[in-house]
Amino acid sequence: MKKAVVIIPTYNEKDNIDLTVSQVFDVFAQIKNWEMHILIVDDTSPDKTYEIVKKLQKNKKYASKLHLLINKQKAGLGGAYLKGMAKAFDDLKADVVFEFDADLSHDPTKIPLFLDRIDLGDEMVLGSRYIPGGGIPEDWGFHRKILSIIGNLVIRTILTDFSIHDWTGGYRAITKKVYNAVYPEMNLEKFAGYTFQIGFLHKAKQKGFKITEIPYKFKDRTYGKSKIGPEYIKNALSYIIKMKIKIILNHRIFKFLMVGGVGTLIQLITLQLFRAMVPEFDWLFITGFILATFLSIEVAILSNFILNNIWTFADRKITLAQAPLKFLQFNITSAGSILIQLIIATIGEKFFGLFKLLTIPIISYNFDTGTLYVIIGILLGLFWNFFAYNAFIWKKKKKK
Ligand SMILES: Nc1nc2c(ncn2[C@@H]2O[C@H](COP(=O)(O)OP(=O)(O)O)[C@@H](O)[C@H]2O)c(=O)[nH]1
Ligand SMILES: [Mg+2]
Repeated sequence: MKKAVVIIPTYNEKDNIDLTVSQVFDVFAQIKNWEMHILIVDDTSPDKTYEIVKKLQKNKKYASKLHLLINKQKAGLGGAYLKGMAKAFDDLKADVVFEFDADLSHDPTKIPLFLDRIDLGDEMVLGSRYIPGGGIPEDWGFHRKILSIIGNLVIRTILTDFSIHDWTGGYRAITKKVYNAVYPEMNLEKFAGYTFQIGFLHKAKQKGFKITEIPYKFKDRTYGKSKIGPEYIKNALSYIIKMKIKIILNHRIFKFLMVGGVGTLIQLITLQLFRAMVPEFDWLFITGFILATFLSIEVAILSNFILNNIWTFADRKITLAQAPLKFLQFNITSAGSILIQLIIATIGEKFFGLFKLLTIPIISYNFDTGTLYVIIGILLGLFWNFFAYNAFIWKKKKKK
């Protein structure tokens, strides 16, 4: 039979823990296809919560199904969960762990529903207050309601991930698979506090695990105090923003644009150099100016080719043997982009004249229809380049 361990972190929960344990065990009695345990992680609470747990452990009703882990030092909510998960999975050989509060904010009668989802193949199940059937207490102050609702909206918006409605809830079931993948990345210093909840979920999501939500109604605690403070909002927000910046910096399109920008700079600088170096001549259609322009474009193309290969498409790197042919192709696609810009400019010229088209944006900075054609040309050129790189030059290798 598979085993599930409900981890309950406690800090000064002497008035709650007794009732919580007994209510959770009542629910355990109805679960037939899972072996159910509780693990309490107490950070040596000043109110001696752990003493109560030790007494409960002597109760025959709970037999060997109630475990206690005592930390000498207060390690925050994340610290308690990380230590608790390590014990549950490694020592108690759990297949699934639950995150569960000691203050009965989480309705224990939902535990079997979490297990049903896991039985159906979900890898992480979230209790959610913000889907139909879920909710927060009516009597929460305006402040707290707004904070929780807006908080979740901000997280969803910044991470641009709307598939999850409750990022901050603390009622969850996590399979060993998810734990094995995420745990090594959860460093205790960064995730000691409540940011643990957001961080753990975000990493699980990034790794592509199957995550679902089931609704529950959050109930306010009757005894004791919430340990959540303003620190939490600051830490959580700074975590999400850092995460988002990391995601953008790692994005292929961002790298592609940076490389293109560097290429343009290189072209402008080398154009000046070549113009100074190449003597004036006029041979058929080719002048010194045209040759210098051509050389500077070629240097920029070479720079784009190399930088895109080692950075933007590092995961699809071209080998040295393929390089000559690929570089030739790269030149053709680059010519394609220049062609697109010329075509757009020609269309523009029909209406405005090429001279006006090229000089107005540069000399007068007036935004007119001519400028618009230049911008459209550049955007289409970029679009073509990115498409061609993906489709031809750095084609995704087919998995066998
Ligand atoms: N072991 C441990 N448990 C903690 C710590 N901080 C909070 N908890 C427990 O984590 C659960 C959630 O905390 P709570 O203050 O109720 O947060 P809230 O429900 O968001 O207001 C409760 O069971 C707390 O006793 C901590 O530093 N160490
Ligand atoms: Mg609580």
